[in-house]
Amino acid sequence: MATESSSTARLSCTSVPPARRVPSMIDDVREGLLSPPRWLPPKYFYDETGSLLFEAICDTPEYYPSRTEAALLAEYAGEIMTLSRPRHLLELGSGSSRKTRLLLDAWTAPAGTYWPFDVCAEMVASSGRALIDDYPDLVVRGLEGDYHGGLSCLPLPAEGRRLVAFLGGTIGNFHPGEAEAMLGEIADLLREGDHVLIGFDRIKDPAVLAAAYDDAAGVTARFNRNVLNVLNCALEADFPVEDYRHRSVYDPELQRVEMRLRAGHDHRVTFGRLATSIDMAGGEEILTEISRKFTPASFRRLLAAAGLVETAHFEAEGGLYSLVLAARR
Ligand code: AVJ
Repeated sequence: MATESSSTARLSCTSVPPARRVPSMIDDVREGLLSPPRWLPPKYFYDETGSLLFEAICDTPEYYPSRTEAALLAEYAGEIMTLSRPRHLLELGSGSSRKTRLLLDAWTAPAGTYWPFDVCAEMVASSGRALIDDYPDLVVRGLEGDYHGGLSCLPLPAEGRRLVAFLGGTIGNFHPGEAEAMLGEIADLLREGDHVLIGFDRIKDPAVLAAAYDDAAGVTARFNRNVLNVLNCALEADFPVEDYRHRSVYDPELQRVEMRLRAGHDHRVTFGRLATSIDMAGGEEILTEISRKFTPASFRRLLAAAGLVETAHFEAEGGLYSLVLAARR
């Protein structure tokens, strides 16, 4: 069960044990990187530098998803809260909880409890402290853990209507079967009257997508290459980081942006911690992230496969980005 690590009356942080084993970085590198086709899970982007670079991506003019989602929340938070009337708000991957404030601002229920769930304990604690200062009636029950380990160990009380928020378009990082499994885990948290709020990015002009994932200032390129620094540090590897070129490719068949890193020349990479090495050929690529794009219909099909049904759909002008409220079917 979850263990209490710190608390004041309105703020506590607990650590959530995984319901199933989460592969380690070594497991992931062995599976994805040691032989072609080479790939890495996108979660390794987010060390401290990577998290800052992601925030910088959100400030580039080309990267519309984050600010479009924030605008949708600003416009529709009242309606979302009125439709879902939660007592408990659980957020998966809460980060700084910056956008969540738009929901909290519209939350009129007395003594609601916000449950931010994130891999970064310091983030949960610092954003929780700021939130209880700014929202005098709010109770914050911070949860530190990895949602890749499942959601069945979250210490949510049995009583009270729930709203689960899964924002940022992160669902797009999951391959089809994984996305269905993840939404299925969320569905398992929902009872009669409970809702989930999901943000997802839409299929659009490939030129707009290409620019969003390859901004002119090169922030996304630095973010992408940074994952090699993360491996260099954690695994005592020696990727020549600056000799890799950032690429973003939209695949219209698979309806996804792929982020890749392309080796500039032939070289050998040694992994001290794995006592092994790989030979990278010049031009060879590593797939570092997929970011799937949906239509309203393709997203409804994904929801249906996970046992969910859309109850409200909020879309940005021109169908740039969507927020859906869904319930258990
Ligand atoms: C945070 C996963 C939603 O896929 O758009 C931004 C990450 N990658 N630019 C996305 C990302 C490159 C982002 N998500």
